[in-house]
Amino acid sequence: MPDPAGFADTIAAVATAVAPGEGSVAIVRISGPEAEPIGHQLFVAPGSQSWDSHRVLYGHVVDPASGERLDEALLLLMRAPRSFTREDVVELHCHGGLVAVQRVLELVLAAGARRALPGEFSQRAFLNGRLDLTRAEAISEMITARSRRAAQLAMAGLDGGLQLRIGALRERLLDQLAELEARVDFEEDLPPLDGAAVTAELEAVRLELEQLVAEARQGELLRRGLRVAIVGRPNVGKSSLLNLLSLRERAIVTDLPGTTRDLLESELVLDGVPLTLLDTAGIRPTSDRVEQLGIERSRQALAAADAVLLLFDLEAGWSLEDQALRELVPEGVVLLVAGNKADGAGLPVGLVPPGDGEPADVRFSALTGAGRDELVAELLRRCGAGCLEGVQVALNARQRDLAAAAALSLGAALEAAAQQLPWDFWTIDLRAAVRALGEITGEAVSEAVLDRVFSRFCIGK
Ligand SMILES: Nc1nc2c(ncn2[C@@H]2O[C@H](COP(=O)(O)OP(=O)(O)OP(=O)(O)O)[C@@H](O)[C@H]2O)c(=O)[nH]1
Ligand SMILES: [Mg+2]
Repeated sequence: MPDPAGFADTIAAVATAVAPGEGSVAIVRISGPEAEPIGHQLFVAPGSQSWDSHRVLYGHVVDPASGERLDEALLLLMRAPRSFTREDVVELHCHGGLVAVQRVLELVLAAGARRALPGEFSQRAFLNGRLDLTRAEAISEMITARSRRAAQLAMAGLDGGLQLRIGALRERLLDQLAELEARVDFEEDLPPLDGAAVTAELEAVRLELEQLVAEARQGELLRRGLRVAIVGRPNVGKSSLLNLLSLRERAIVTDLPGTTRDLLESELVLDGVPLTLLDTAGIRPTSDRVEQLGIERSRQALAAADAVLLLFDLEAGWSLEDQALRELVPEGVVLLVAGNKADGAGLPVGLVPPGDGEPADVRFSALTGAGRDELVAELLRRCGAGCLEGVQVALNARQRDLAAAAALSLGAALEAAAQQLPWDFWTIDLRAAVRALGEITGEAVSEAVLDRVFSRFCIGK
């Protein structure tokens, strides 16, 4: 871990959510050598309250120039190194509301602090050795988690689960590297190397990395959520399904074909997985200009979705038009064909066993809600959400790319071993793998990478 970086300047930002701009409490956070002096300048604490670390003071934020009281507030002083950034930190807990808290922040800036960049508090925490990079990234993931499971995974990262797992793999590689490098330099003085044991160990680590890369997709699913487009001919009940799943009258439903003209999005969480559900205009040939534009959007949504729910009307039966729509779904996009209006057609709801020639994978009724649970379960299963429960830690995209690169380097090292090349050929690839894993945990990471990682954070964190 690096030594405390000793930043000369003091940064400040609103640490609580600023949109939609209402909340009972808003926090202005100040970190750096000037944090406490700025607090003294702007905060008036009545009586004999003493400025002790980790104590809360009651008082007012006062503009020193005019004497105007800006807000009634609490001040929390956390002296270095017992703070998030390991610097002196002052937090002003003000009343919520956009305007008041911005005025307090302006005052803090006028008193000598600089506006913090996104993620700059966390970056300082990292550079001062307060957290490793995986924990810092987990903070950002906790903040942006859209579902209970995503928050649980972020918490596992915060607890150091990922750091431990990657750190342990890196250690194992370092052990092998040490053995090999010793042979490069002192071949004659050492007992002969057990090449089979080395390659077995490298292969074991490579497999674990590949497992982590595979699980990253699940983590990504939980973090980012799935985009699911409901597509079908007009009047098959797409908007009715959106409403059923969103538990509210999100979309207009009528018995007129061509009711929905535009894309409608609904954010929801199904079985712990966040989804963006898209209701689309029913696709059919039409001369109506507005409808044509809507249909164009439906086609785009269909092409850009992670999964397509293709709906058809069981009362009307599967048609050539439905077949044509099915053929529009691109390769690689998860597809679930769902027959709606099972109530009207007098058909049983639920999963249709595969291989019996039915076009529907699942039958349901958006009107009564029958078959809804089976539809949701099957959709999530096809999206790979079924194995989510087993995922303990999840790499984000940056970490996944590095783990994949490490696995690739190990593959190359094993290749060199198989060809019985000299030790130094192996060590080049092995060292590359160690470096990639070090970039995940932050042991070996460049400033440019750090800037990129932390700039994705929100301001005030
Ligand atoms: N009997 C029955 N009727 C349904 C069911 N689902 C939807 N409907 C009816 O079908 C009609 C069309 O429903 P919508 O949800 O508007 O269909 P849509 O696919 O969004 O249609 P467009 O927006 O025109 O493409 C409405 O009259 C609904 O009440 C169902 O499960 N059973
Ligand atoms: Mg509709």
